[in-house]
Amino acid sequence: MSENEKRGLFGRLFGKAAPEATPAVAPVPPATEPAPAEETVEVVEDVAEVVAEPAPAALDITTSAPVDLAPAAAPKLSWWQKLKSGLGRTSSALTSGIGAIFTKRRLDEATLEELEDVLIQADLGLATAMRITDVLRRDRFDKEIGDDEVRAILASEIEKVLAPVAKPLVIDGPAKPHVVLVVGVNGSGKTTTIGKLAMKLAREGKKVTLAAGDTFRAAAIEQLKIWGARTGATVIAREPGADAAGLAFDALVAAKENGSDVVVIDTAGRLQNRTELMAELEKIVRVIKKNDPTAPHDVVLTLDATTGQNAVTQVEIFGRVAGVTGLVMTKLDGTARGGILVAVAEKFGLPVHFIGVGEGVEDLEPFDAADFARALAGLEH
Ligand SMILES: Nc1nc2c(ncn2[C@@H]2O[C@H](COP(=O)(O)OP(=O)(O)O)[C@@H](O)[C@H]2O)c(=O)[nH]1
Ligand SMILES: [Mg+2]
Repeated sequence: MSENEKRGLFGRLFGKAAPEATPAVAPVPPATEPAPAEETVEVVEDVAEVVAEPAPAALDITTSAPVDLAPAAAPKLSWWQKLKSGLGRTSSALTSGIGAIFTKRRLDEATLEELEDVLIQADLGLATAMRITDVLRRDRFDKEIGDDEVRAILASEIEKVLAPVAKPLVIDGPAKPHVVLVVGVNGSGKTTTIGKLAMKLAREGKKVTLAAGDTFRAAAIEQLKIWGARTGATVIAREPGADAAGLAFDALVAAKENGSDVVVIDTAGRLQNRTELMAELEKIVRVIKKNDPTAPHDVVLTLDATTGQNAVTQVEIFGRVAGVTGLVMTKLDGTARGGILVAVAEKFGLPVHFIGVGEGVEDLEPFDAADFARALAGLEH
Protein backbone atom coordinates (compact mmCIF):
# COMPACT_ATOMS: atom_id res chain seq x y z
CA MET A 1 0.00 0.00 0.00
CA SER A 2 1.41 3.37 -0.95
CA GLU A 3 1.90 6.15 1.55
CA ASN A 4 -0.86 8.05 -0.19
CA GLU A 5 -3.29 5.21 0.20
CA LYS A 6 -2.28 4.91 3.85
CA ARG A 7 -2.93 8.57 4.39
CA GLY A 8 -6.28 8.10 2.67
CA LEU A 9 -7.15 5.26 5.02
CA PHE A 10 -6.05 7.30 7.98
CA GLY A 11 -8.28 10.13 6.85
CA ARG A 12 -11.22 7.80 6.45
CA LEU A 13 -10.47 6.27 9.81
CA PHE A 14 -10.26 9.42 11.84
CA GLY A 15 -12.11 11.80 9.60
CA LYS A 16 -15.52 10.64 8.55
CA ALA A 17 -15.67 7.11 9.81
CA ALA A 18 -19.10 5.60 9.38
CA PRO A 19 -20.28 3.03 11.89
CA GLU A 20 -21.82 0.47 9.55
CA ALA A 21 -20.20 -1.52 6.76
CA THR A 22 -22.28 -1.83 3.62
CA PRO A 23 -20.69 -4.28 1.23
CA ALA A 24 -20.70 -2.81 -2.26
CA VAL A 25 -21.45 -6.23 -3.69
CA ALA A 26 -23.55 -8.78 -1.86
CA PRO A 27 -21.56 -11.78 -0.64
CA VAL A 28 -21.97 -15.05 -2.48
CA PRO A 29 -23.86 -17.52 -0.30
CA PRO A 30 -21.61 -20.31 0.89
CA ALA A 31 -22.25 -23.94 0.15
CA THR A 32 -24.36 -24.96 3.10
CA GLU A 33 -25.80 -28.10 1.62
CA PRO A 34 -24.97 -31.18 3.66
CA ALA A 35 -22.24 -33.27 2.10
CA PRO A 36 -23.48 -36.45 0.47
CA ALA A 37 -22.35 -39.74 1.94
CA GLU A 38 -18.67 -40.01 1.18
CA GLU A 39 -18.96 -43.59 -0.13
CA THR A 40 -20.83 -42.33 -3.16
CA VAL A 41 -17.65 -40.77 -4.49
CA GLU A 42 -15.69 -42.86 -6.84
CA VAL A 43 -12.02 -43.01 -5.97
CA VAL A 44 -9.84 -43.96 -8.89
CA GLU A 45 -6.37 -44.65 -7.60
CA ASP A 46 -4.58 -45.06 -10.85
CA VAL A 47 -3.52 -41.74 -12.34
CA ALA A 48 -3.19 -43.14 -15.83
CA GLU A 49 -6.77 -44.27 -15.54
CA VAL A 50 -7.92 -40.82 -14.56
CA VAL A 51 -5.98 -39.16 -17.30
CA ALA A 52 -7.18 -41.59 -19.90
CA GLU A 53 -10.77 -41.12 -18.86
CA PRO A 54 -12.57 -39.54 -21.81
CA ALA A 55 -13.76 -36.06 -21.04
CA PRO A 56 -17.38 -36.75 -20.21
CA ALA A 57 -20.12 -34.81 -21.88
CA ALA A 58 -21.02 -33.65 -18.40
CA LEU A 59 -18.02 -31.30 -18.31
CA ASP A 60 -19.50 -27.93 -17.74
CA ILE A 61 -17.61 -24.90 -19.00
CA THR A 62 -19.11 -21.58 -18.06
CA THR A 63 -17.59 -18.59 -19.76
CA SER A 64 -19.06 -15.36 -18.56
CA ALA A 65 -19.86 -12.27 -20.51
CA PRO A 66 -17.49 -9.35 -19.87
CA VAL A 67 -18.12 -7.80 -16.50
CA ASP A 68 -17.39 -4.43 -15.01
CA LEU A 69 -14.16 -4.87 -13.11
CA ALA A 70 -13.94 -1.34 -11.77
CA PRO A 71 -13.47 -1.27 -8.02
CA ALA A 72 -16.67 -0.47 -6.19
CA ALA A 73 -17.00 2.90 -4.51
CA ALA A 74 -14.80 3.14 -1.42
CA PRO A 75 -16.33 1.02 1.33
CA LYS A 76 -17.60 2.91 4.32
CA LEU A 77 -15.31 0.99 6.63
CA SER A 78 -11.71 0.90 5.54
CA TRP A 79 -9.94 -2.43 5.70
CA TRP A 80 -7.87 -1.06 8.58
CA GLN A 81 -11.06 -0.45 10.52
CA LYS A 82 -12.29 -3.94 9.74
CA LEU A 83 -8.96 -5.41 10.77
CA LYS A 84 -8.86 -3.35 13.94
CA SER A 85 -12.35 -4.31 14.98
CA GLY A 86 -11.76 -7.95 14.04
CA LEU A 87 -8.65 -8.04 16.16
CA GLY A 88 -10.41 -5.99 18.83
CA ARG A 89 -11.08 -8.88 21.15
CA THR A 90 -7.46 -9.98 21.18
CA SER A 91 -6.04 -6.48 21.31
CA SER A 92 -8.27 -5.46 24.21
CA ALA A 93 -7.32 -8.61 26.08
CA LEU A 94 -3.67 -7.73 25.49
CA THR A 95 -4.17 -4.08 26.36
CA SER A 96 -6.04 -4.70 29.59
CA GLY A 97 -3.75 -7.58 30.54
CA ILE A 98 -0.67 -5.44 30.03
CA GLY A 99 -2.34 -2.47 31.71
CA ALA A 100 -3.04 -4.54 34.80
CA ILE A 101 0.55 -5.72 35.06
CA PHE A 102 2.50 -2.59 34.21
CA THR A 103 1.51 0.27 36.43
CA LYS A 104 4.79 2.12 36.42
CA ARG A 105 6.59 -0.40 38.51
CA ARG A 106 10.02 -1.85 38.23
CA LEU A 107 10.30 -4.74 35.84
CA ASP A 108 10.98 -7.97 37.74
CA GLU A 109 10.76 -11.70 36.99
CA ALA A 110 7.21 -12.00 38.38
CA THR A 111 6.00 -9.26 36.06
CA LEU A 112 7.64 -10.90 33.08
CA GLU A 113 5.99 -14.20 33.92
CA GLU A 114 2.58 -12.57 34.14
CA LEU A 115 3.16 -10.90 30.80
CA GLU A 116 4.18 -14.18 29.24
CA ASP A 117 0.85 -15.68 30.35
CA VAL A 118 -1.11 -12.81 28.80
CA LEU A 119 0.74 -13.24 25.51
CA ILE A 120 0.15 -16.98 25.42
CA GLN A 121 -3.54 -16.46 26.21
CA ALA A 122 -3.66 -14.21 23.14
CA ASP A 123 -2.55 -17.18 20.96
CA LEU A 124 0.83 -15.64 20.12
CA GLY A 125 2.60 -18.89 20.90
CA LEU A 126 5.30 -19.72 23.42
CA ALA A 127 8.22 -18.83 21.17
CA THR A 128 6.97 -15.32 20.45
CA ALA A 129 5.90 -14.77 24.05
CA MET A 130 9.40 -15.65 25.22
CA ARG A 131 10.98 -13.55 22.56
CA ILE A 132 9.07 -10.51 23.79
CA THR A 133 9.79 -11.09 27.47
CA ASP A 134 13.47 -11.71 26.64
CA VAL A 135 13.71 -8.32 24.94
CA LEU A 136 12.15 -6.64 27.97
CA ARG A 137 14.43 -8.52 30.36
CA ARG A 138 17.48 -7.59 28.34
CA ASP A 139 16.67 -3.90 27.87
CA ARG A 140 14.50 -2.87 30.78
CA PHE A 141 15.05 -5.21 33.72
CA ASP A 142 14.79 -3.46 37.10
CA LYS A 143 13.78 -0.22 35.39
CA GLU A 144 10.40 1.48 35.48
CA ILE A 145 8.25 0.77 32.47
CA GLY A 146 4.67 1.74 31.56
CA ASP A 147 2.06 -0.24 29.66
CA ASP A 148 2.25 1.99 26.58
CA GLU A 149 5.95 1.26 26.25
CA VAL A 150 5.30 -2.46 26.64
CA ARG A 151 2.69 -2.33 23.89
CA ALA A 152 5.06 -0.49 21.58
CA ILE A 153 7.72 -3.14 22.17
CA LEU A 154 5.06 -5.83 21.65
CA ALA A 155 4.07 -4.35 18.29
CA SER A 156 7.65 -4.04 17.18
CA GLU A 157 8.55 -7.61 18.14
CA ILE A 158 5.41 -9.00 16.48
CA GLU A 159 6.29 -7.08 13.36
CA LYS A 160 9.74 -8.65 13.37
CA VAL A 161 8.15 -12.11 13.39
CA LEU A 162 5.65 -11.24 10.66
CA ALA A 163 7.75 -9.15 8.28
CA PRO A 164 9.68 -12.11 6.80
CA VAL A 165 6.45 -13.96 5.93
CA ALA A 166 4.57 -11.02 4.39
CA LYS A 167 5.06 -12.01 0.77
CA PRO A 168 2.74 -11.40 -2.16
CA LEU A 169 1.36 -14.17 -4.34
CA VAL A 170 3.40 -13.78 -7.49
CA ILE A 171 1.67 -14.98 -10.65
CA ASP A 172 4.14 -13.58 -13.16
CA GLY A 173 6.37 -16.64 -13.55
CA PRO A 174 7.10 -18.32 -16.89
CA ALA A 175 4.34 -20.92 -16.50
CA LYS A 176 1.22 -20.46 -18.54
CA PRO A 177 -1.16 -21.18 -17.09
CA HIS A 178 0.10 -20.56 -13.58
CA VAL A 179 -1.64 -23.14 -11.39
CA VAL A 180 -2.86 -22.23 -7.90
CA LEU A 181 -4.32 -25.03 -5.80
CA VAL A 182 -6.41 -23.83 -2.87
CA VAL A 183 -6.79 -26.12 0.15
CA GLY A 184 -8.23 -25.84 3.66
CA VAL A 185 -10.95 -27.22 5.90
CA ASN A 186 -14.60 -26.71 5.01
CA GLY A 187 -15.79 -23.25 5.85
CA SER A 188 -12.31 -21.75 6.11
CA GLY A 189 -13.00 -19.48 3.15
CA LYS A 190 -11.49 -21.26 0.14
CA THR A 191 -14.21 -20.50 -2.39
CA THR A 192 -14.72 -16.92 -1.21
CA THR A 193 -10.97 -16.26 -1.34
CA ILE A 194 -10.81 -17.73 -4.84
CA GLY A 195 -13.56 -15.35 -5.93
CA LYS A 196 -11.83 -12.33 -4.46
CA LEU A 197 -8.51 -13.41 -5.95
CA ALA A 198 -10.10 -13.94 -9.37
CA MET A 199 -11.31 -10.34 -9.22
CA LYS A 200 -7.85 -9.03 -8.37
CA LEU A 201 -6.26 -11.03 -11.18
CA ALA A 202 -8.91 -9.99 -13.70
CA ARG A 203 -8.32 -6.37 -12.81
CA GLU A 204 -4.62 -6.90 -13.54
CA GLY A 205 -5.72 -7.95 -17.01
CA LYS A 206 -5.12 -11.66 -16.49
CA LYS A 207 -7.32 -14.34 -17.98
CA VAL A 208 -8.54 -16.64 -15.23
CA THR A 209 -10.01 -20.14 -15.21
CA LEU A 210 -11.54 -21.52 -12.02
CA ALA A 211 -11.92 -25.25 -11.34
CA ALA A 212 -14.87 -26.29 -9.16
CA GLY A 213 -12.89 -29.03 -7.44
CA ASP A 214 -15.12 -29.26 -4.37
CA THR A 215 -17.20 -31.79 -6.19
CA PHE A 216 -18.84 -33.08 -3.01
CA ARG A 217 -21.42 -30.36 -2.73
CA ALA A 218 -23.62 -29.09 -5.53
CA ALA A 219 -23.90 -25.76 -3.71
CA ALA A 220 -20.12 -25.41 -3.67
CA ILE A 221 -20.05 -25.74 -7.45
CA GLU A 222 -22.82 -23.15 -7.81
CA GLN A 223 -21.01 -20.80 -5.42
CA LEU A 224 -17.89 -20.88 -7.61
CA LYS A 225 -19.98 -20.28 -10.74
CA ILE A 226 -21.45 -17.16 -9.19
CA TRP A 227 -17.93 -15.88 -8.52
CA GLY A 228 -17.01 -16.74 -12.11
CA ALA A 229 -19.92 -14.73 -13.44
CA ARG A 230 -19.02 -11.84 -11.19
CA THR A 231 -15.35 -11.75 -12.18
CA GLY A 232 -15.54 -12.83 -15.81
CA ALA A 233 -13.58 -16.02 -15.13
CA THR A 234 -14.28 -19.26 -16.96
CA VAL A 235 -15.52 -21.94 -14.57
CA ILE A 236 -14.85 -25.62 -15.22
CA ALA A 237 -17.21 -27.89 -13.35
CA ARG A 238 -18.68 -31.35 -13.46
CA GLU A 239 -21.71 -32.89 -11.87
CA PRO A 240 -21.62 -33.27 -8.06
CA GLY A 241 -19.79 -36.39 -6.97
CA ALA A 242 -17.42 -36.36 -9.96
CA ASP A 243 -13.75 -37.17 -9.49
CA ALA A 244 -11.93 -34.03 -8.34
CA ALA A 245 -8.56 -34.95 -9.83
CA GLY A 246 -10.11 -35.61 -13.22
CA LEU A 247 -11.86 -32.27 -12.99
CA ALA A 248 -8.56 -30.53 -12.17
CA PHE A 249 -7.00 -32.16 -15.21
CA ASP A 250 -9.86 -31.03 -17.44
CA ALA A 251 -9.49 -27.52 -16.10
CA LEU A 252 -5.80 -27.41 -17.01
CA VAL A 253 -6.52 -28.62 -20.52
CA ALA A 254 -9.32 -26.08 -20.93
CA ALA A 255 -7.13 -23.29 -19.53
CA LYS A 256 -4.39 -24.05 -22.04
CA GLU A 257 -6.91 -24.06 -24.84
CA ASN A 258 -8.53 -20.79 -23.82
CA GLY A 259 -5.17 -19.10 -23.20
CA SER A 260 -5.63 -18.53 -19.48
CA ASP A 261 -2.81 -16.96 -17.48
CA VAL A 262 -3.99 -18.51 -14.23
CA VAL A 263 -5.98 -21.54 -13.11
CA VAL A 264 -7.26 -21.54 -9.56
CA ILE A 265 -8.44 -24.92 -8.30
CA ASP A 266 -10.99 -25.15 -5.50
CA THR A 267 -11.00 -28.31 -3.38
CA ALA A 268 -13.07 -30.08 -0.75
CA GLY A 269 -11.82 -29.88 2.81
CA ARG A 270 -13.28 -32.67 4.83
CA LEU A 271 -11.01 -33.30 7.75
CA GLN A 272 -13.42 -35.88 9.20
CA ASN A 273 -11.85 -38.51 7.05
CA ARG A 274 -8.20 -37.66 6.83
CA THR A 275 -7.17 -40.72 4.85
CA GLU A 276 -9.66 -39.96 2.14
CA LEU A 277 -8.80 -36.26 2.10
CA MET A 278 -5.14 -37.11 1.86
CA ALA A 279 -5.73 -39.58 -0.97
CA GLU A 280 -7.84 -37.08 -2.88
CA LEU A 281 -5.44 -34.16 -2.51
CA GLU A 282 -2.42 -36.27 -3.35
CA LYS A 283 -4.20 -37.50 -6.43
CA ILE A 284 -5.11 -33.98 -7.51
CA VAL A 285 -1.45 -32.94 -7.21
CA ARG A 286 -0.27 -36.02 -9.12
CA VAL A 287 -2.75 -35.44 -11.90
CA ILE A 288 -1.84 -31.76 -12.16
CA LYS A 289 1.81 -32.77 -12.56
CA LYS A 290 0.84 -35.07 -15.42
CA ASN A 291 -0.26 -31.99 -17.26
CA ASP A 292 2.61 -29.75 -16.14
CA PRO A 293 5.45 -31.21 -14.03
CA THR A 294 6.21 -27.75 -12.57
CA ALA A 295 2.63 -27.34 -11.29
CA PRO A 296 0.98 -26.59 -8.96
CA HIS A 297 3.00 -23.40 -8.75
CA ASP A 298 1.29 -22.33 -5.54
CA VAL A 299 -0.59 -24.34 -2.96
CA VAL A 300 -2.48 -21.87 -0.83
CA LEU A 301 -3.99 -22.86 2.52
CA THR A 302 -6.88 -20.79 3.87
CA LEU A 303 -7.00 -20.50 7.66
CA ASP A 304 -10.04 -19.21 9.52
CA ALA A 305 -8.79 -16.65 12.05
CA THR A 306 -11.61 -17.39 14.46
CA THR A 307 -10.46 -20.96 15.09
CA GLY A 308 -7.35 -20.22 17.14
CA GLN A 309 -4.84 -22.95 17.96
CA ASN A 310 -6.39 -25.47 15.56
CA ALA A 311 -4.76 -23.50 12.76
CA VAL A 312 -1.40 -24.98 13.73
CA THR A 313 -2.72 -28.52 13.20
CA GLN A 314 -4.26 -27.52 9.89
CA VAL A 315 -0.97 -26.13 8.60
CA GLU A 316 0.75 -29.37 9.63
CA ILE A 317 -1.81 -31.66 7.97
CA PHE A 318 -2.27 -29.75 4.73
CA GLY A 319 1.45 -29.04 4.56
CA ARG A 320 2.15 -32.75 4.66
CA VAL A 321 -0.57 -33.76 2.24
CA ALA A 322 -0.55 -31.00 -0.33
CA GLY A 323 2.81 -29.22 0.13
CA VAL A 324 1.38 -25.86 1.18
CA THR A 325 3.50 -22.97 -0.14
CA GLY A 326 1.56 -20.02 1.27
CA LEU A 327 -1.28 -18.94 3.53
CA VAL A 328 -4.32 -16.72 3.46
CA MET A 329 -5.88 -15.91 6.81
CA THR A 330 -9.61 -15.24 6.48
CA LYS A 331 -12.28 -13.73 8.74
CA LEU A 332 -9.94 -11.27 10.39
CA ASP A 333 -12.94 -8.93 10.52
CA GLY A 334 -14.92 -11.26 12.77
CA THR A 335 -14.20 -12.04 16.37
CA ALA A 336 -10.81 -13.06 15.22
CA ARG A 337 -8.14 -14.72 17.28
CA GLY A 338 -5.50 -13.11 15.12
CA GLY A 339 -2.66 -13.84 17.53
CA ILE A 340 -2.55 -17.28 15.98
CA LEU A 341 -1.11 -15.82 12.80
CA VAL A 342 1.97 -14.82 14.80
CA ALA A 343 2.33 -18.33 16.24
CA VAL A 344 1.92 -19.86 12.77
CA ALA A 345 4.46 -17.44 11.27
CA GLU A 346 6.98 -18.22 13.99
CA LYS A 347 6.48 -21.97 13.76
CA PHE A 348 6.30 -22.53 10.00
CA GLY A 349 7.74 -19.44 8.32
CA LEU A 350 5.31 -19.92 5.41
CA PRO A 351 4.51 -16.85 3.30
CA VAL A 352 1.27 -15.09 4.21
CA HIS A 353 -0.09 -13.71 0.95
CA PHE A 354 -3.40 -12.14 1.89
CA ILE A 355 -5.78 -11.54 4.73
CA GLY A 356 -9.55 -11.67 4.39
CA VAL A 357 -11.44 -8.94 6.21
CA GLY A 358 -15.00 -9.58 5.02
CA GLU A 359 -17.26 -11.50 2.67
CA GLY A 360 -17.26 -8.95 -0.14
CA VAL A 361 -15.18 -9.04 -3.29
CA GLU A 362 -13.04 -6.13 -2.11
CA ASP A 363 -12.26 -7.70 1.25
CA LEU A 364 -8.97 -9.37 0.42
CA GLU A 365 -5.83 -7.39 1.23
CA PRO A 366 -2.15 -8.14 0.81
CA PHE A 367 -0.74 -8.97 4.20
CA ASP A 368 1.06 -6.05 5.86
CA ALA A 369 3.16 -7.02 8.88
CA ALA A 370 3.34 -3.55 10.46
CA ASP A 371 -0.40 -2.89 10.20
CA PHE A 372 -1.25 -6.28 11.61
CA ALA A 373 1.19 -5.92 14.50
CA ARG A 374 -0.10 -2.47 15.40
CA ALA A 375 -3.75 -3.53 15.22
CA LEU A 376 -3.02 -6.54 17.43
CA ALA A 377 -1.15 -4.46 20.01
CA GLY A 378 -4.02 -1.97 20.06
CA LEU A 379 -2.00 0.88 18.55
CA GLU A 380 -3.17 3.30 15.88
CA HIS A 381 -2.12 3.18 12.25
N1 LIG B 1 -16.49 -12.24 7.77
C1 LIG B 1 -15.85 -12.96 6.84
N2 LIG B 1 -16.43 -14.04 6.31
C2 LIG B 1 -15.75 -14.75 5.39
C3 LIG B 1 -14.44 -14.41 4.97
N3 LIG B 1 -14.05 -15.32 4.04
C4 LIG B 1 -15.07 -16.19 3.90
N4 LIG B 1 -16.10 -15.86 4.70
C5 LIG B 1 -17.39 -16.55 4.88
O1 LIG B 1 -17.15 -17.82 5.46
C6 LIG B 1 -18.09 -18.76 4.97
C7 LIG B 1 -17.38 -19.97 4.36
O2 LIG B 1 -16.66 -19.53 3.22
P1 LIG B 1 -16.39 -20.47 1.96
O3 LIG B 1 -15.59 -19.67 0.99
O4 LIG B 1 -17.66 -21.06 1.47
O5 LIG B 1 -15.48 -21.60 2.64
P2 LIG B 1 -14.95 -22.98 2.00
O6 LIG B 1 -15.86 -24.05 2.52
O7 LIG B 1 -13.55 -23.15 2.53
O8 LIG B 1 -14.99 -22.82 0.53
C8 LIG B 1 -18.97 -18.01 3.98
O9 LIG B 1 -20.12 -17.56 4.65
C9 LIG B 1 -18.09 -16.81 3.58
O10 LIG B 1 -18.87 -15.72 3.15
C10 LIG B 1 -13.84 -13.24 5.57
O11 LIG B 1 -12.70 -12.85 5.30
N5 LIG B 1 -14.59 -12.56 6.49
MG1 LIG C 1 -15.92 -23.98 -0.87
